[in-house]
Amino acid sequence: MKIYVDGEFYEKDEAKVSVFDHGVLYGDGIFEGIRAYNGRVFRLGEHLKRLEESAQAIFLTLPIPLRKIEEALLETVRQNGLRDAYIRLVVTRGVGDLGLDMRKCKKNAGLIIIADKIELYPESYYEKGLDIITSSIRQRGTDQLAPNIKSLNYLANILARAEATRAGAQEAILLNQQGYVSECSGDNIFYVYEGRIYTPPVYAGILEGVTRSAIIDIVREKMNGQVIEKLSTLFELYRADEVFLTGTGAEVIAGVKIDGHVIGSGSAGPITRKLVALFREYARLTGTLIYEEAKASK
Ligand code: PXG
Repeated sequence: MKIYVDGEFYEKDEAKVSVFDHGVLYGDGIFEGIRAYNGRVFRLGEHLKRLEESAQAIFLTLPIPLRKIEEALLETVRQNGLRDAYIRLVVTRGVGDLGLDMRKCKKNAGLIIIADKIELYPESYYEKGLDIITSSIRQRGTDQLAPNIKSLNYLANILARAEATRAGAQEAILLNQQGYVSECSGDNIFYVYEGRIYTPPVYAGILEGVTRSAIIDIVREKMNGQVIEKLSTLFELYRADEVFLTGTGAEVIAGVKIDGHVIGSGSAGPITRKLVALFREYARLTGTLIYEEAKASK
């Protein structure tokens, strides 16, 4: 495996960062998780835009222009000969001293790009669906560190996921400070009730998922429908006909049990199945071409 670190490619065992990097010392940095399907990077422009906006929000100057980051990312996938990949892009504050002061991080921010084979949920989970719990950890408020920032501080999400694992479930819902549903530890959440598709709005305190926006587009363009963004309670999830999660890792996957409540038929429902299929088709056919010179538009 070839890993990109600050402009050079290293073998896995040789790819390293300084112990004085503020990404390590303080979780001071940002990241993106990106997928490539069938030789195309899925919605790369959106991921890079989110990266740029996260950087702006934390006063982080990207070490190289976005255009060069895109080139480095595509080159990393090529170096590893992958057509289907999970790509992790990390920008750290860089090497500083032991204090909090970001001005001490003199050198440019650190840039890491890892392209690996994809780890999916086993196919059986797409039929069976996931068991989800509500975490005891609340989503931080939008007036705290904005959940829109994809920062290297992922402890709340990691602890929420561990809580799910301890309960024998696969994912955990984080309620926001007002008690409304925000999102899951690594996925956005949608539900279907009486034929309509709902998802919590951005102001509920969520990461604006790239997969979430792809699903909103697919519902509009391929199903002639509409996703309703609405503040939602646990009750609305418990009584839903279908629940599904979206994320770069999971794509689109049903939630069939929430806090022990069986959702709908107890397995992936018809709208979820339709969206799984439409999403997979869409992901294979759109995106930035990795190996050809010409770039697809989206
Ligand atoms: N919410 C949160 C908190 C996330 O971390 C999503 C929603 C979905 O966003 P995208 O853009 O991927 O549709 C995420 C992203 C993992 C893993 O290993 C998952 C994410 C990030 C890092 C690792 O499952 N999900």
